[in-house]
Amino acid sequence: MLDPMKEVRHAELRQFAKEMEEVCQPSRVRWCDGSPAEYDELCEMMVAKGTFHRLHPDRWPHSFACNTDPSDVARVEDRTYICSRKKEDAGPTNNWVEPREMKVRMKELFRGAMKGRTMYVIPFCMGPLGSPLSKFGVEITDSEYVVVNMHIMTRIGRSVIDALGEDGDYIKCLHSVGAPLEAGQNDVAWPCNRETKYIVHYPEDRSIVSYGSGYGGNALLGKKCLALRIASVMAAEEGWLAEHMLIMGVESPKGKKEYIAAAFPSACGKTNFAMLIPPAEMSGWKVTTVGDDIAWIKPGKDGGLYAINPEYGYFGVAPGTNARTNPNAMATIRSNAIFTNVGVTPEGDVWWEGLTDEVPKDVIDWHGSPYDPKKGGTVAHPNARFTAPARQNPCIDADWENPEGVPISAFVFGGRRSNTVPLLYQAFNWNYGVYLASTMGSEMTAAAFGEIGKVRRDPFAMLPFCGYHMADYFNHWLQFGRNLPKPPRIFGVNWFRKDDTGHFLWPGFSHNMRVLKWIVERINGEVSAIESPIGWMPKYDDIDWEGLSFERKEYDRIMEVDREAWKTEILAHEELFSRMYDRLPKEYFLLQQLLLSSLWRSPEHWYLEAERI
Ligand code: SAT
Ligand code: MN
Repeated sequence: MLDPMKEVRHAELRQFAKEMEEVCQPSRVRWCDGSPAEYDELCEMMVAKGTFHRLHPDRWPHSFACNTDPSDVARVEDRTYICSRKKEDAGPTNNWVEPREMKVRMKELFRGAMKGRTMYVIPFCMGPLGSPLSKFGVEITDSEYVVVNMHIMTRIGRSVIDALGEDGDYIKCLHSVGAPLEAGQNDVAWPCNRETKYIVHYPEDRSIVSYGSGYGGNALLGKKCLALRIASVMAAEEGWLAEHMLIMGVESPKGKKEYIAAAFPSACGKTNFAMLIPPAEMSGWKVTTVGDDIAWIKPGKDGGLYAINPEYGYFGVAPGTNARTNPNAMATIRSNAIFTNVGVTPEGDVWWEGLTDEVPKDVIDWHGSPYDPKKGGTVAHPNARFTAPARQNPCIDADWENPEGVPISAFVFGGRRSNTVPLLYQAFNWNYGVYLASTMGSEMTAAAFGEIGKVRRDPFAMLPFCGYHMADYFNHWLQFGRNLPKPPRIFGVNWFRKDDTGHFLWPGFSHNMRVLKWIVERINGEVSAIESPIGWMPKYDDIDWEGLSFERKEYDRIMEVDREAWKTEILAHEELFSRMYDRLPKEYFLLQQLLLSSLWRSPEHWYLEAERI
C-alpha cells in the first residue's frame, strides 16, 4: 500500500483522489503500490468473498476463475459516449451528450456510489516506463477485480508514482461498479449495476468516467477507453497514431526481421495471428509478438515509424483457444492468469468450447451451475476471457519493451468475409491503402450488432474505439502519410473466404505464415506481383507451398476478384460515406470512381486473365 502523504508528491493528484473520495463516500481508500503482495492479498479477499475460485495449484498455478453477472459480459457500445464540447467532433459513429449535462448526470450517479466499499487509487502507465511514447493514467475504482486485472494489463503502482513526480501529466479515470452497500448489507460475488451503465469520455479534458460495469473494456480504463478513444484524439492533435492493431515481428531464415502492425475487427483471431507458429516445413521463419491488441505509432527522427504496445498483458477470448489453434497462448495462460466466464471442473481445471473435443464431466458452466447439455447453451460464455502477463508468452519479442518502439514496415488489414475479398492483396499506394482500411468490413458472428452474416463496416477496426469524428480520422491517416518520406506498404488479407459448399478455403492458423512471407518479400522488393483492379496480387508460384497441398485451382478460387461482386462491394461503401459525407476526404470519391472504372474494364475474372499474361 502506498502512503499518499509520504509517498505521493503530486499534490494535484492527491487533491483529485480527495475530491473523488468526498463524492463517492467509500469506507476506506487504498493507494495501490503494484506489489505482488498486494495482488495476492486482493485475490485472497475475492476468494473469501466467493468472487474468485482458485484453480488447481499444480496444473494452473497461481490462477483464478470467476463469473460475472449475466448482464455484464461484454463492452456496452450503446452505453459508450464521446462527450466532446461540440457534437460534430464526436461524429456520426459515436454517442454524444453535451459534456456539462453528462457531468451533472455522472455526479448524481457517483454520489455515494462506493458506500461500504474500498476506493482504490491505481497509478498506471500505458507503455514502457520511461518511453517517450508512453502515457500515464490514474484509475480510481471500487472493484478488486479491476485492481488485479490492472496489475496484469498495465504497469502500475510505486514506480509510476515516482515517474509522475510532482506534476506529471496523467489521464483521470473514474470507475465504479455502481453497487453501493448499505450498512450491514452483504456483497454479491459480482457487483455491478444491472440497470445503469455508462462509459463516458471527455476528450478535451482527457478524462474517463465509467459506471455500472465491472467487465473488461468497460472497467479496465487503460485499455480501450484510454489507449484507443482518448489516445486517438491525442494522436490526431499531436501527429501520431493510436490503433487497434497487433504488432508482430517476422524473422526470415536469413535473420532479417520486419515488424508488421495489423488491424482486424473482433472475432477474427488477432491474438492467434500475433502468436503464430510457422508450419514445420517453413523452418527458419519465426514470428514474435510485440502486442496483440493496441499499437501506438510515431514517426521517428529517421522518418520511419516506430510502435509500442501500450499494454502489459493479454485480455484474450478463451473459446476456440487450444493447443492447435494457439499453443503460445496456451503456454501464456498456464500460470498467473485470471479466467472470466469460463467453465470450471470439480478438480479445478478450466474449460471452454474448443479447448478439447469433449465437455468434461461435472463441469460448472459460466452461470455457476452444473452444465446440462439438454438445456442447451454453452459451458463458457462466447466472450469468456483470460487475463495473463505478456512476458509469459513464449514468443514474446525481445524488443517488446523497448522504449523507442519497433520499426514498422507494413500495415495489414483484414476482416471476416466469406466471399468477394481475396486471401491477399497489396494496396497500390498509401492513399488507396487508407481507403481500403476505411472501407473494411466483417461479417457479424454475434447478433449483438445486427443480422448474423451481414457485413458490418468497421473502418480500421476502430469503429467502437475512435474518440472523434471518423472522417477526421481518415483525414488524419491521409495527412500522416503525406508527411512520411517512405510510408509503410499496406496489405489486405481475408482468412475467411468460403467455397460454394460453405467450407473455408484457407487452412489458416500456422499457414498464415505463407501470406506473411510474401508480404515480407514485397516489403523488401524481392518478389514481383500481378496487377489486379483492386491491388497487387501474388502469383501462385511465389507463395511458399512446401508441406501444404493447395492446388492452383483452389488458389484461383481464393484469389478471385469477381467483377460484379466487387462493383456491388464498392457501391456498398456509400452507406458508410453517406453517414459522414460532410467531412469525408475528397480523395475517397475519386478513389471509389477509379476502382469502379478499373473493374468496368475488366473481363469476367480479371485475376485469372492477368495470370495468363
Ligand atoms: O472488453 S474489451 O474491450 O477489453 C475486449 C473487447 O471487447 O474487444
Ligand atoms: Mn480489441
